[in-house]
Amino acid sequence: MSEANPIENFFFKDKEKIVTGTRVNTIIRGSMKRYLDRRGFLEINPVVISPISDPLNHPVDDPTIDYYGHRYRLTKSMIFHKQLALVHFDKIYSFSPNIRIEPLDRKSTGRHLAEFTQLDLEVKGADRRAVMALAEGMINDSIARVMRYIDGDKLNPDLRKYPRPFRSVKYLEALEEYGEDFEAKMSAEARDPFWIIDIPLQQREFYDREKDDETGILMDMDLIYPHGYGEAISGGEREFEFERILSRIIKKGQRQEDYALLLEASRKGISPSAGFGIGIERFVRFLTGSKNISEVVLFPKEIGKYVL
Ligand code: ASN
Repeated sequence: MSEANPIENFFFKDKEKIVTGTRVNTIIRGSMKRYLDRRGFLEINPVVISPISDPLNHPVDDPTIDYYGHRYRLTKSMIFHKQLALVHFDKIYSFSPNIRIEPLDRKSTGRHLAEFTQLDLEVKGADRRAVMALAEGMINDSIARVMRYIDGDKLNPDLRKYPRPFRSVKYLEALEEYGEDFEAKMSAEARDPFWIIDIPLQQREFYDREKDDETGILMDMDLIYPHGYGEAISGGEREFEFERILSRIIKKGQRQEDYALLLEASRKGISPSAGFGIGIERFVRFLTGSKNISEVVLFPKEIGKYVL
């Protein structure tokens, strides 16, 4: 029998780790919600299936279901729904379950799950710097609460309130200095979280906004955890004008039909905005100093495994 038994694995879980992980999860969801509610955000319900979802910048399986004769996708991120929500609201967030049937080579990274939750938020009229500052404040606030309520010996020993603003490094400069694997190397070396900004167009989805003064470079960012924990956040300013979205879809070699609804909305008028998503399970992994995300998640959808 080569296939692991999901029930057996479930009963063998390290109880202490899963309880701590779940307590940390409870605290950070509460603290991030409170942080955003106090700043005038509205929480919108997650979208689970829709005709339109994030193309992502790496290949994942894209299973669809038949929904009364229409092809619906499982949500890979709420990016387009976030942009659409700003037709009616100014600042929104959602704790959004995402399904990404990742390639098998992501099996042993310790930080990929095929089903995870991200706190995905978007702010009408905001620029990149504004949402970066929001993220920094929200992360420090959550860290402070976790350190207050959870015993230090159950947490990442390197945890502390990080000095702001977090350092920003341009993607091309990081690449030049550290080579292809710059994210992992810089994350391992770092003692504080840091931003990678100005990510080139080929490395990202079509919806992040291209700089007006630098062709091929985007107004986007990733936040990277220190001590080797890797990516925390990704986000940016967005394309919102019909012509620019269309040209980016074409440049990216994506099928226009798949984004017809977004194009139609952009013709009617959607707003400039910026936002980001932070992976909840990865944040818990970092806060608890766990090697593998599966240790701190009750029902981890591990890549390539038969799981509950
Ligand atoms: N949530 C991310 C963003 O806001 C997108 C993603 O998860 N792919 O940019």
